[in-house]
Amino acid sequence: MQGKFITIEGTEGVGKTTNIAFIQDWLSDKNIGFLSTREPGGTPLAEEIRSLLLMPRTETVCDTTELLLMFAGRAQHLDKVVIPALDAGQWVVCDRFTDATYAYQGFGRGMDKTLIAHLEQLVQKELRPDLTLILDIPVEIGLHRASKRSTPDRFEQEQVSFFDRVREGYLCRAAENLDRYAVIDASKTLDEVQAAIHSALEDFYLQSQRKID
Ligand code: Z5A
Repeated sequence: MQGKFITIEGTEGVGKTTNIAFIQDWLSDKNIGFLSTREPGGTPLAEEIRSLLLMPRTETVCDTTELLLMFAGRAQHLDKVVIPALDAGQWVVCDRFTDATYAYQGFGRGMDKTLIAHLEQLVQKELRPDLTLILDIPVEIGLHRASKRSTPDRFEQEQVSFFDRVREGYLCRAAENLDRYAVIDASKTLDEVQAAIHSALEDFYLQSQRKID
């Protein structure tokens, strides 16, 4: 049986890394075999592409270059890691996926959503996440949380207005396709956030079990 594909998304500093550990514990408690990965990245080649994308540089990166590099890494990641794991029945937990492309390159950079949809179809064919958790937080709170970390990467150097558009992008995507998305208020305490994630995971698990029965 195919594994399930769970993605976790949000703007800067929403707590994805912190909460992926919580999701891994939940999967272990359920005795579900899983693989945890991330985008951009997830294979040696895709991690090299990630470094190219995140490294601050004096040369301006053209929006089309950025978009194509995101999908180039994704093609490699899907072929080498995600699809083989799902085919083997493992669940895959991915820190960001194509919703990030719609949010950052589409809403943030203003790139054409139809073009993104064409690339999505080319690279993913019918594959879409089964569940997407969007950790939602006012941009200033996320940036404040993230500011405690090391030197900002190329994306982290963007203005607040850029991240406001990205946040709007995620919320628009969720509103268009409520079934697949769970929007979690990530401005709450970690315990409250994890209670909401737990509830979304349990609902999703029950629905998956019902489909099997
Ligand atoms: N990108 C793109 O443009 N297009 C695409 O298609 C894809 C990606 C796939 C790299 O992503 C960049 O790639 C990303 C978008 C772009 N750029 N940005 N921005 P990334 O996922 O590696 O980068 P990130 O967003 O900066 O994620 P992060 O650094 O891993 O942050 P996080 O995982 O969301 O946050 P965290 O490290 O778990 O938490 C941040 C701090 O907050 C930490 O100190 C926690 O202890 C604290 N925290 C967490 N939860 C709470 C609560 N509830 N209360 C209080 N404090 C908390």
